[in-house]
Amino acid sequence: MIRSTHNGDRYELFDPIAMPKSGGFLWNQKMMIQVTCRGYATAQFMQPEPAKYVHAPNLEAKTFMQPEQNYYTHHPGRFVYVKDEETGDVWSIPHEPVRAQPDYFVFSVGKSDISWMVEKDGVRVEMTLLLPTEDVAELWTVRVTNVSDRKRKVSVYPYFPFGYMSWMNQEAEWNEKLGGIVASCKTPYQKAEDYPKTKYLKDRTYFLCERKPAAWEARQEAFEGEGTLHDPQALKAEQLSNSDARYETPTAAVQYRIELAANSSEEYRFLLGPAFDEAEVLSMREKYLSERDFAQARKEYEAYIAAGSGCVQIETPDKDLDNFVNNWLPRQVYYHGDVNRLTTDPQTRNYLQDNMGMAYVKPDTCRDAILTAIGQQEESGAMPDGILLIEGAELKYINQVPHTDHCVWLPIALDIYLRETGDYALLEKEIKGMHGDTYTVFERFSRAMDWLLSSMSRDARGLSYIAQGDWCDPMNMVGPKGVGVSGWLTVATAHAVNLWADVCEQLDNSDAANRYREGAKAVNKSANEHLWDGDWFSRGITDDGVTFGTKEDKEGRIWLNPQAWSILGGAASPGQIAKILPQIDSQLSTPFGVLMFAPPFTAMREDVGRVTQKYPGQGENGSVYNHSASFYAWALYSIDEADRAYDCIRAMIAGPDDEDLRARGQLPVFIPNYYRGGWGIEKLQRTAGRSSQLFNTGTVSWAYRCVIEGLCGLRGVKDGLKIAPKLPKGWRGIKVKRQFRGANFAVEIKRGDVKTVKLSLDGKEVDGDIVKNVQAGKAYKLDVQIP
Ligand code: CEZ
Repeated sequence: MIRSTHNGDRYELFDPIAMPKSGGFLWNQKMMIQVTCRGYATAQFMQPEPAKYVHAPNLEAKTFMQPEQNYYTHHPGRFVYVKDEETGDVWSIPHEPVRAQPDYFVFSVGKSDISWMVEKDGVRVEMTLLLPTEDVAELWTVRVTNVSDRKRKVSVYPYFPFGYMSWMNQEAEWNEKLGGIVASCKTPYQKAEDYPKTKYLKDRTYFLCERKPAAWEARQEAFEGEGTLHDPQALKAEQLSNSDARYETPTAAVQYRIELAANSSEEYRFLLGPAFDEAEVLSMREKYLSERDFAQARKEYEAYIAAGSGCVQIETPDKDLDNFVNNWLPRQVYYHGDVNRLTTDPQTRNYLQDNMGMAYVKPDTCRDAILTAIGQQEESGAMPDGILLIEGAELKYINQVPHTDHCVWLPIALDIYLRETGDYALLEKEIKGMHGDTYTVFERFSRAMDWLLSSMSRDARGLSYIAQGDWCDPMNMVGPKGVGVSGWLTVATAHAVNLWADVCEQLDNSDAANRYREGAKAVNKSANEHLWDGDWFSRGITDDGVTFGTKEDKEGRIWLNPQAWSILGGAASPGQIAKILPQIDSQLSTPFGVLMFAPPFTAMREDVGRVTQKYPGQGENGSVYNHSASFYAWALYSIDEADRAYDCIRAMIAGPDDEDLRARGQLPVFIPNYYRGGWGIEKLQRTAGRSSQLFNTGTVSWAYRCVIEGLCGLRGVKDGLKIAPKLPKGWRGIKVKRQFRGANFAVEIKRGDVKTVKLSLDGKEVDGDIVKNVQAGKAYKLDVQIP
């Protein structure tokens, strides 16, 4: 059903029916597009807030990208109809809207392009999508080849619907000067004060053709007529009717009538995108719409993507893991760090985690993000709910709901950055904050940790308040009265403060280190007094004093986060860990990964909140929420649980067998934010494992870290690279190429007859397990023997 190239940099799917929602995504700093194997597409660009240039066919509310997005016949997409002029037969590529059975189908997802090759009745159509690096536009190539042994007469109709653009004003027409169909609209608004904001929006969408078509259609109704999208009436006529759309739903369909000798082909190029005015459309045409410019754009975009290749290449007994880690995981990390999910106000926790992964890809980006975030610290030492990235940005949606966990992510991101770069000088930098106060980075971090430990964020028992949410966004009704506490945040506070104590230690500030260690200890003591439930830590205590996430709960009985973070932060003793892990194995493990909690809620719990109203097994309501699973994997590596950790990471990657791929419905080219839970629950069993298809997720930085620092065990410390591989039991060895602080390490790790890790660097034995004095620009050969 699927196949990867030899080095895993492309995945090909040979069936448009097996995994209908599977797709790929491309992005640049200004736009993003996700396209399914069947041709449906969801695209967004920044102006500077996220906007669309192609719309649903009906009135569209502004929404987030939806999990498990449902596609329907009229969903925006990019299609090409083909009509055999001799028989009148019509089919379409990639698969929608006609859904005819192809003779051959391949959907091929690459790191910097997405393409299809579909054949039917002796005609082959190849479609390729590229993005430019700096501009918002889609670069499409369509190549039609006669693969039969006789001359063929066909009409080829690219059909790129624009959808319902605006109830205020919309139209479209063929524009001779620009050489394409151009639609324009007025983005709807009502308040006079919004007028200035809408004045310069790119309210034009263009579909430009390199070669002039024989005919076109700019009006959706004229295209469909009395037919349907499966069988549009316009295709019955010899030629499209050249109609315009005047306050009618606009579309872009064009027709090329061609005669193809056996084995000959025709190639077409198109440009789709938004623009402010005709001049901008024209400049886009001049910049991109030619074979040479497409080739140039491809080269530039490939270089842009290659800049995010990450810092490891692995060769392990698990080839599918290798493919994913060597190609797709760093790409997804890069996507997050480079564009911040295309928002102007990322949630603070997302911003910090998305950028911490950049420590392995482009460390300066991580550094800048830490400084940007800490510069928006509140005067109390707390962190705001979102980080504003551009002038005029505002906190929106979920960022208007008070969450209490944002400070926790600061030392986590910093820890990764410092380990990777050794850039401790960062801490001395003075940062003038957005509230006018000036402190060094060190002072700001201390103030954030002080806030976490203070009575502003902890109750008399020493437990951390949750307000209207913590990491779990929709856990909004545990503590709205300001009393309820989060079990996870309590043990996470200990972890954060301990990490900060480690940094203080590295800076030889043992007073501060001791003080924070004591702080963390006190937090852990409180956690143990009030949250330990005998075999695991509970999830929290509500405003009314009800502890939840305990043995007594029929739903939401055991939650993964408090367990993972009690391991990381030290609340869980070895004895407790020995009790926790088997509970996770038996209550939370599924073939698709480790559940965020179980069992899922089937009805609203008003003292827990919105999370209990999500569909059981979906999203935060007891799915395999990979972000949560990635915390757990990292916690497992921290206690040398190599097998459990590997299983947990491995389960995040779809495949390799067909049964698993069908259940998840996704290609192994990204980790989605969840796979559905409900495994073993009769009603939910059929849908268990299904992917959300959402590639925005904090998972990836953690997963990449797990591979680099956990599995491969190549982890930065202040004075060098510490070697502590954690291979699963059955593995005899692995090879790793690792870039670290500007040096290149070729590492070979083998099991040997040794009690502890033994290193040999360029043939010379090394004392201990740290390679010190790493010199940028040098290449090292490192042989590692492990027990
Ligand atoms: O959003 C994510 C957040 O971006 O959910 C995570 C949270 O830690 C991330 O910061 C866990 O709650 O109902 C909601 O509001 C949901 O919480 C979603 O918005 C969720 C989606 O997965 C976003 O893709």
